[in-house]
Amino acid sequence: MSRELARAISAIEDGAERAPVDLARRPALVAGITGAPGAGKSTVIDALLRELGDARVAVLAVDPSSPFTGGALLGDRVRIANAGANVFFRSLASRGHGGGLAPRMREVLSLLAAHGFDTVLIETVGTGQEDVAITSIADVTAVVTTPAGGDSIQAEKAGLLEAAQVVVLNKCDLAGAALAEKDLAENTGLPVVRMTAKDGAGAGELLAALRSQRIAARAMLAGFAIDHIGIAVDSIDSSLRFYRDLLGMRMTLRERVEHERVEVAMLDAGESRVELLEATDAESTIAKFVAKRGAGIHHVALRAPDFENVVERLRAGGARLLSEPRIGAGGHRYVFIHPATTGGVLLELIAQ
Ligand SMILES: Nc1nc2c(ncn2[C@@H]2O[C@H](COP(=O)(O)OP(=O)(O)O)[C@@H](O)[C@H]2O)c(=O)[nH]1
Ligand SMILES: [Mg+2]
Repeated sequence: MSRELARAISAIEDGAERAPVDLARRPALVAGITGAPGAGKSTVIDALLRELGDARVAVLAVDPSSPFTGGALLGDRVRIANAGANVFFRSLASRGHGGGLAPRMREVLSLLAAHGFDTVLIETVGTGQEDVAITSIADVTAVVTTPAGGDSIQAEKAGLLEAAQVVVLNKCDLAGAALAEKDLAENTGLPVVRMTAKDGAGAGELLAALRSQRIAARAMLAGFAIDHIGIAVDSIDSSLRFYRDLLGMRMTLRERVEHERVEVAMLDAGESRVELLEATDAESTIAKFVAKRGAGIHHVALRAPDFENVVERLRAGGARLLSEPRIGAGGHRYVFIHPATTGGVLLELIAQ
């Protein structure tokens, strides 16, 4: 299975023809581990793996110095001591492929989630432009520094601290740890986790900090976003000839949603998507919609922060929900709101 996963990731890296990936899927925790070479990132990850025990964890390493996978990372792989069969390793080249690392990484994360990897740790040196973009893909980023050689100041210079929500002060077995901790806490205002990663010390605290900072980061992003625009079509196959073949959009998902009596095709549109909907039988709401109004825009879907509370608020406020929240494509909860409430648009709300 992991070989199949590795092949699918290679296809993403190479921009090759591949099976569609549902981009709405995401692992529960995506943590970036960044910092200068030698600070102990790989060792910190090793300690986290021990702490995570049997959980399915994927470790992605971004190596800016090598356009090829493998190479410089081999040493890391050999050293990583705590990896069992539940851990998947992969290095990703940050250069040498067209299209940028960030969009590819988004696909890789969806793929990992689909394969049951709920925790993803991304090791990156964090200095290249592509590399920095990784921190925007992670839910939370920890920068690893050490008490030695003014490392913490260097990290600050490299702008690493700006992209981080957690600071790891590693190698606390070395002299100067207490002073460096005080210095970092004062200068960054971020939580500082003391570690001696080579002995596994502090891994539990780091995991807790990553989890709580991730939740804080998500809460800050408490904005709505357009998840997709749903278009009712007579035939997905013939519509794909326009959207996919002629226009050049990429299809990321195609599936039947039995309880809605539709077949769905999702086309990637950057941060949002276009959803083509075809009725699978005459009783489908899509069939009725097309019969009455012809093919065309059927609904607009908003991704809602704090979905459950928003739904409660809508209920209390008298909004006309078309059903209880249901589970849709990609495992997300969703609910439709009647156009009578929304100003004439069928509105779908989706949990983030
Ligand atoms: N003294 C000490 N050395 C450590 C500690 N953690 C890692 N190291 C050493 O620091 C070096 C670099 O570690 P590595 O994890 O490869 O750093 P990376 O380049 O940031 O991934 C290795 O020789 C490690 O054994 C620690 O807690 N204390
Ligand atoms: Mg390393």
